[in-house]
Amino acid sequence: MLIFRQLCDPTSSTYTYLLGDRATGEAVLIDPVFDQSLRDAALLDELGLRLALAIDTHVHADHVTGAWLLKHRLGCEIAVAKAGGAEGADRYLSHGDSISFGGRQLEVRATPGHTGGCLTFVLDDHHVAFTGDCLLIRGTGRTDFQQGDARALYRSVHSQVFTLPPDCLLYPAHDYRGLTVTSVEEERRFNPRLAQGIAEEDFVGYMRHLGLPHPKQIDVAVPANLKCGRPEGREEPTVQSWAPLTLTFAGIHEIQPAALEELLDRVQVVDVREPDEWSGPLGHIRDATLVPLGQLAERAPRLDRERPIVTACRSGARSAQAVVILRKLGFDRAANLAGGMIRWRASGLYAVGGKE
Ligand SMILES: N[C@@H](CCC(=O)N[C@@H](CS)C(=O)NCC(=O)O)C(=O)O
Ligand SMILES: [Fe+2]
Repeated sequence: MLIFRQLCDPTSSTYTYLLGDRATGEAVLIDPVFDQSLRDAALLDELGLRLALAIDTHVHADHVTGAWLLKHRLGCEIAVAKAGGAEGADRYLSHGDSISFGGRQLEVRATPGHTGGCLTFVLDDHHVAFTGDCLLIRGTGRTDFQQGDARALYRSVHSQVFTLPPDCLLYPAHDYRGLTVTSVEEERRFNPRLAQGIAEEDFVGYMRHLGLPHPKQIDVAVPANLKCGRPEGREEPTVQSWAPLTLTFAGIHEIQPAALEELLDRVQVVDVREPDEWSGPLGHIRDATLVPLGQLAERAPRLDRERPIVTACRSGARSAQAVVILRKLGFDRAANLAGGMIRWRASGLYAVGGKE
């Protein structure tokens, strides 16, 4: 079974694609974004996937790739186009190459034009393709920088994308209106720059007059991406380090019961259950403070700002919302007790008033 996820970086309107093979747990990410590496790592973890490869469709001009960070945090390899000129990759891809993950393959097609090294990746069944900035939904990548070449782009689309089956779904690297997917047939009929009947000359004229401002990040992004996103002083996204925390795909910092038990003297535990639960059979953690969730916003100013907060409840759900509320109120160091008092007790940890 194929696992497929389309992820968005709202800042640059970039789509990152996760493809995983359920049988082997092996996955690839296409066009990961530097600033989203924690999100991507959390999703891989929650889906039980091991990242084998981070792949870029091209040397991006508008965001820094997450490839280097993912390699150094998760141990994956990096694959980029040979023609893109980036250094530091483990695999250099050319037209006709094949990328395997588990039992599945992506076919590599060279589709230059937006940049000289643009690649399109076609899934083995030819029903899904990732077009990077070659073909966008009812648009194309621009051709006015990074070896851009409108004629090459026109030919790439016609020879490498429009030759796929009409119902092949196309997933681009960007969409600036929030559109997510298109198909070969749709683009052949309705793409305003490339639909049937539009000649190469028409396309070249269209592209010459796009008149787009350069991407805001271009001066930072291109040099970084030519090194596969190596940070070189750029601040790396990190999970908070005041405790052994994990960041969930939902965006919540979490701590496991055994780790909290070790830290009880250094953090304040805020139990957001109702009073009857606090004195009920699950008991409560020693030195915890009871602040029912409904009163948290009002009573938060009385919490100690110097000590990190761990929130707790019965199952870990209400306390996750408590973390969100505390963050909004400026408590930067707040994490959720994963699994709540149920997991705390199941881990054999002591609870005041807890029934055996
Ligand atoms: N406003 C965006 C512009 C991004 C941009 O120029 N994107 C390139 C892809 S890297 C493109 O081809 N855009 C096509 C379009 O906007 O129609 C930014 O500053 O990042
Ligand atoms: Fe691009």
